[in-house]
Amino acid sequence: MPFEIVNGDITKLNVDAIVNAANNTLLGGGGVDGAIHRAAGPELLKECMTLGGCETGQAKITKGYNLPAKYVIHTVGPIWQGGKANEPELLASCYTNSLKLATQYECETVAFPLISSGAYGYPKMDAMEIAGETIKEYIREHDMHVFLVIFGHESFFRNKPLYQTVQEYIEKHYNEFAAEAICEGNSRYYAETRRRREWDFENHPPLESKKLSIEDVDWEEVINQTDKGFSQTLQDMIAARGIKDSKCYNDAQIDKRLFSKIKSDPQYRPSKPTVFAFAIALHLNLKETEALLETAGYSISNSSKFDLILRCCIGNRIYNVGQINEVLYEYDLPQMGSVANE
Ligand code: AR6
Repeated sequence: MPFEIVNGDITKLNVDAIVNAANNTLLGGGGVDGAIHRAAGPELLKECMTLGGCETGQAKITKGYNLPAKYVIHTVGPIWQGGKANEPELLASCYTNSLKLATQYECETVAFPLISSGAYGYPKMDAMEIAGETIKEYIREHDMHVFLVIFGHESFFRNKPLYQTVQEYIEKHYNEFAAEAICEGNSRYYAETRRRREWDFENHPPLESKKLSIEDVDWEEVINQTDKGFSQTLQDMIAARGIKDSKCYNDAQIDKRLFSKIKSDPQYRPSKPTVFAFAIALHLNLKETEALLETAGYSISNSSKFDLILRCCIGNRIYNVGQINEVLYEYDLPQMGSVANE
C-alpha cells in the first residue's frame, strides 16, 4: 500500500528486495547495476550467469548475498529511442513484472531505482510518471511497501500546480507565522495574523472544487468527545463516513498492520504524519483535522513547514496522499504512510 519516493543509495536499503536496472545479459554493467554487483559481491554474478539473460520488460530474481536486501530482482528497461519503440509500455512492464516476482517471493518491502533513466536515456520526468503510476496501480491490490529511490536530490514535481500553490503559501506565511510565535504576547498582532490566515481560505476558491465522493458528515458528535483518544475517534469517524476500514487505510496509504495496531490499542499514539494521512483519507476540513490531531496530543504548528504544507493542502481540499507526498518529497520532509515515522 504505501508508496514513498526517497533519496539515497539503493544498495544500502534494508528491504526484502531491491530492483536492479540491468541489461539483457544480466552480467553486470555501470550505474546502479555496477553498484549492486559491487555491494553484493562476486556470488551475485555467479548466480546471474545461470539465468540465461533477460528480455527487455521482463524480470528475474536472485539472492542478495552481501546486500542488506534478501533478494535482487533484475529487470531490463527499454533504451530510449524517441518514444516510438514501445518504450512506455516496456518500462511499465519492468515495474509490474518485478512487483509480481516480489509478490511470488512474499516480499513486503521493495525498492526500485528509476529504471532506464540513466545510461538508457529515458527522459527522467516521463520515467518518474510511469514508475509512480504503475507502482501505485499495483499496490492498490497488493499489501506491499514500495520505495522509489532517487540517487541524489532531484526535483520532479516543482512544475505541478499543487507544488506552486504550496510554495506561494509558505512564502506568504512562513515568516509571518515565525514572527507570530515570537510576538505571542502581542495579542493585536496575533489577532491580525490569525485573521489574515483565515481570510486565505475563505476568499480563495479551493483548488479542488468538485464534489467529494464521500457524503459530508456532521462531525459535531464525533469530535466533541476528544477524551476518547485517537484510536476510538478514528474508528468513530470511519463509521460516520460509512466507509470500509480498507478504503480508509488504503486512501491514507497506511500499512494494514499499522492500522490493526492502532485499532486494537486504545492508547496508541500515532506519529503526526499518520494522523494527517487519516485526516486526508477521511476528507476532514481544517477544524476537524485539528480535532483529530488533538486526540493524539498534537496541534498544527505555525512554524513547521510540514504543518504548513498540510494546512495548505487540506485548506485546498487536496485529499490525495500521493500528490501531497510529492510536495513533501520536494521539501525533503517525512512523507505520510512512511514506516520510518512510526
Ligand atoms: N541507488 C539508486 N539509484 C542509482 C544508484 C544507486 N546506487 N546508482 C545510479 N542510480 P542506470 P539504466 C540511478 O544507468 O538507465 C547499466 O550499465 C541513476 O541516477 O543505472 O536503466 C546496465 O548494465 C539513474 O536515475 O540504469 C545497463 O547496461 C537510475 O539509477 C544500463 O546501465 C538508472 O540509471 C541500464 O541503464
